[in-house]
Amino acid sequence: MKSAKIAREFNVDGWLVSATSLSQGNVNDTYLVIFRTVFSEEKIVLQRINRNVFREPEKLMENMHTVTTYAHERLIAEHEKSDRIWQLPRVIPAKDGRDFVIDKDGEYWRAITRIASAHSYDSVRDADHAHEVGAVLGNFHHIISELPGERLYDTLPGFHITPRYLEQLDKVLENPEAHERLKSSQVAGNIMKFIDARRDFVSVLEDAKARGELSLRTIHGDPKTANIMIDDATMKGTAIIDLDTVKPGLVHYDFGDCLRSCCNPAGEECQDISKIYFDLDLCQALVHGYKEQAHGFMTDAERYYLYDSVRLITFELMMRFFSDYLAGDRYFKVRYDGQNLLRARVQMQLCRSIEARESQIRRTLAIL
Ligand code: GN1
Ligand code: MG
Repeated sequence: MKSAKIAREFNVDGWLVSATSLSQGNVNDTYLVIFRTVFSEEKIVLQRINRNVFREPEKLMENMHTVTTYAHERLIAEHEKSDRIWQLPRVIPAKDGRDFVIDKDGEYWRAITRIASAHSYDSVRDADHAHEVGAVLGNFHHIISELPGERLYDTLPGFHITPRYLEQLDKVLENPEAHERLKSSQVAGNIMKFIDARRDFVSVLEDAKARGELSLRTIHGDPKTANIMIDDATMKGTAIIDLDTVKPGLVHYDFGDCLRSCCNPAGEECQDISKIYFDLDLCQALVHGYKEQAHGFMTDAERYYLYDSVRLITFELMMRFFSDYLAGDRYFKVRYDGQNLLRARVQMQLCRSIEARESQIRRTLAIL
């Protein structure tokens, strides 16, 4: 098996026992690899980087190296003051010393340590879980808040620049096949109407950035519930994983995405649209957990746009799934036809629910 052969090229002690594909993730291919020695066992995560999405894998790995090295030092320095050991995966070097292995097809592979005795969940379980999701993101932001964004490459230009996704959607629709997909589905037509009614809203964060009200920080880029590791023993948050999209960006992209994901208890892949709503109790729990760990690094201007960020990132993900459906599923991996349309529909419903609860959400966010 290719993954096992590649795994042996990384610097891990022991005999390779298995390399099992994990179905998680919409972009990269992920494997759990087990190595054993006479005395112990090491489980690592092996990933093939999706080059269709990440065009410059070497820069991506350099970012990951910079961020983890920086964050590990800070986590160790701060651990005496903390109520727990916070963790973050480490990049495992290849035997040749590089942070990746290139296979004979030119595909890039990387290995990272696995957070042991902990799990992540595709959707949130209860308010305590939401609190921990917020705590993990808050701690991550606190730890990296002084890492200058300029030390990182922008590995995904345009990522979370919402107006660009609207432009892309309009461009996709110039293709007759995409246009046909739009015309042949009532659901697609409804999503398009929903988008058309909100065209002015897409630039809310970019405009604030252009006016100098918001500036770039180092962000995680994908702090969804499924990327938050919860300690099996204590049920407390312990780490954030999936460091692919750590790069300069607005803190709002993270904050909005985390709430979008965590406050939808039915999850992103739910097939029953009537179950999709934005849960205010989960929101409150998440915001409290975040506040406890973030140590108030945000400016007033940043706080001012937090509600918009929740609505916008939900709207943006809806557009991203929808464009991809219309374009013929070129970006997000799908397991069945129409999966991206369903995902877009879930986010549309969530966005509606966020809009309907605007005043309550704003009240909750005011504690930050
Ligand atoms: C993708 O591959 P995964 O599941 O970590 C996507 C995120 C979306 C997320 C939605 C690089 O993340 O932006 O929010 O799906 N990552 C990229 O589940 O596009
Ligand atoms: Mg990701």
